Amino acid sequence: MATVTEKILKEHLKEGKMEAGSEIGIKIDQTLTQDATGTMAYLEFEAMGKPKVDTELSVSYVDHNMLQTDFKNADDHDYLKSVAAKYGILFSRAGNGICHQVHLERFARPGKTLLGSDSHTPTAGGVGSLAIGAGGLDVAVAMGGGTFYLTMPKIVGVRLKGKLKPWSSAKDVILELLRRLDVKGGVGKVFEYFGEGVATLSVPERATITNMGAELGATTSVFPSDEVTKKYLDDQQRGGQWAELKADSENYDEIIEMDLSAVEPMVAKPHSPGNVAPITELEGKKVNQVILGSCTNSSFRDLMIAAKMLKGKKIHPDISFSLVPGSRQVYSMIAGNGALADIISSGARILESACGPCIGMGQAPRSGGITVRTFNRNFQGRCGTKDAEAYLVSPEVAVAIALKGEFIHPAKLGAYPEIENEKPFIDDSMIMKPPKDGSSVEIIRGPNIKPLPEMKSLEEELKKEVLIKTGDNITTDHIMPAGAQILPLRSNIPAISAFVFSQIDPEFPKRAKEKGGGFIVGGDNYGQGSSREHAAIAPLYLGVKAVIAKSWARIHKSNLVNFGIVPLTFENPADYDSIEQGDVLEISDFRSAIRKGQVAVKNVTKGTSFTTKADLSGRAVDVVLEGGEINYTKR
Ligand code: MIC
Ligand code: SF4
Repeated sequence: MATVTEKILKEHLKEGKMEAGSEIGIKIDQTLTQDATGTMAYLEFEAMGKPKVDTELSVSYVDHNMLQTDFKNADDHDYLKSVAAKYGILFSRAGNGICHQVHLERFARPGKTLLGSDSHTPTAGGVGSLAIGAGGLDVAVAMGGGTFYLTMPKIVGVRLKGKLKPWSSAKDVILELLRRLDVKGGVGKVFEYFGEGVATLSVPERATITNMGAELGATTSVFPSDEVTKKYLDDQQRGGQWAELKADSENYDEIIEMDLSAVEPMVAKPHSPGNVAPITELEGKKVNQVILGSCTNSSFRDLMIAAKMLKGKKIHPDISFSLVPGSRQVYSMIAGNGALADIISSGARILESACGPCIGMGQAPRSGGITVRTFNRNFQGRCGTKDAEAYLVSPEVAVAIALKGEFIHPAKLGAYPEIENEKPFIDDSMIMKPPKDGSSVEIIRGPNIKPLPEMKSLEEELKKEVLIKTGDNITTDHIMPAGAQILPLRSNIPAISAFVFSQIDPEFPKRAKEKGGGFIVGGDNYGQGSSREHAAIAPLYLGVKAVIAKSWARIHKSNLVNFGIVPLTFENPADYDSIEQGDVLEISDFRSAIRKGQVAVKNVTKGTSFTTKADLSGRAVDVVLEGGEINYTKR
């Protein structure tokens, strides 16, 4: 008798006890990387000296860094292609689609574990895979056959009943959960969906929900594998990979009830996916830009909703509307059935199948603009325009707004379109298979690919300044922004480090260097959002030794440990108030204090002192003392 999560974890458990809160080590069956985190992950994999990957399946996708404004991104694509051939990895070429969508369509399997160097890896939970996002280094270790360590999460059961009514969609289900729980409501938890309502949702709809579970801070989200999953895999000509997977117990740590028939169209308002309100609250507000796409909402169903709603109509003259198909599969399908023609003739701007505007690679809105997107994140500045306001909605709401020019409940525009299921277009010719023996493949390294910075073991005494003090819910987009200008530097740590905190404190990199490094002080849920380990490596390069925060987002905390930056947690959160930027903090006997789990910090400037917890597993303690995972594995 177990839940789906417990069944999968039990089958993959290598170390530890499955008790919520304690560290477990699991076997990883599949890995995925994307280009923006992949270059670093493969540099790390290379450094490990393994001849080949040791997983059932590893796939390297190119979907983020697609604007080729100079040589850098194209060089990275070639690097990734050559690494894949050398080490036995499938390579999904630029143009084949967004990693999560392609993985769901072609590779994700019920009951398997998947580790991906991208926070939206849980998308594969839509077919009952236990899919977790992690830093590149964790994925590199897993590619080498190594154990993946995580804190055993609490398992939250989300009981779905009823059926979505017209104009409400899967996006609204996850937005409703975000409304209830906010962006840290899922930290340390897996969200497992169950109940009669599950069968009413298609796999891509389930994947929209598990995808954006990342915004709850959840470890992952998962659906059971049932007849709907079987049909989906059959259609993908992968029926043989289906296995039934159902909870036979409701022994969840917590149960959330959700009546699908009561879900209304929702909107996440600026600047957080957790800032959710019903669409009715915003009706009448003028909009400048609408974009439909991203790994959350660009499935065949989502594109067809758009096509049906747009057929014979024109985009409002004050709106720029772009559409970004999630994969080459669905792009080909709408091209083949004529839907694309309806979309084009409405005045839509069609982009290539990739992350694109979701990661600020183009389509930045005008200054002070109001942009409405079907994406999963609306952090300030992420769209490329700092003073723009980004709103997150379902495809049906997005298209209604694109037609009307302002926020509107889509039901006001007519009858709900009927979408017929179509057989997917299957053509894996843009997924390159590695040769049997790749040992003679030469790795192609462009001039933008720089080696990793050197990592030193942890000092015994530390006396340094607080370089910055941040508020709550700081995202890795704040720490290490993305976008068309900065993303191409992902394989060049010295260059990218000049942009650390550039959205909130452009002087930070200069100050950190002048002061010879120091501390970061953060609030609650520090480091939420993207899995980018650059949010740890670049601060490390600038000399950051420790981050003291009230509480943590899972992936970023692991990334700090992986690169030898010590994450310390205020024992008494009120001590946060007594610290200011520029204060000199002193820690003595740092190494032994970390071993004991308690670190006393003296604020030399204020003449006060406070205690912090080094809330780390025994293995993580060894890793930070050695100055990071790479040193640790070497010794
Ligand atoms: C994102 O959505 O923020 C990204 C870009 O996909 C990131 C990965 C990255 O920063 O490269 C993520 O979600 O992990
Ligand atoms: Fe790409 Fe956006 Fe999905 Fe991240 S959230 S993987 S940037 S589409």
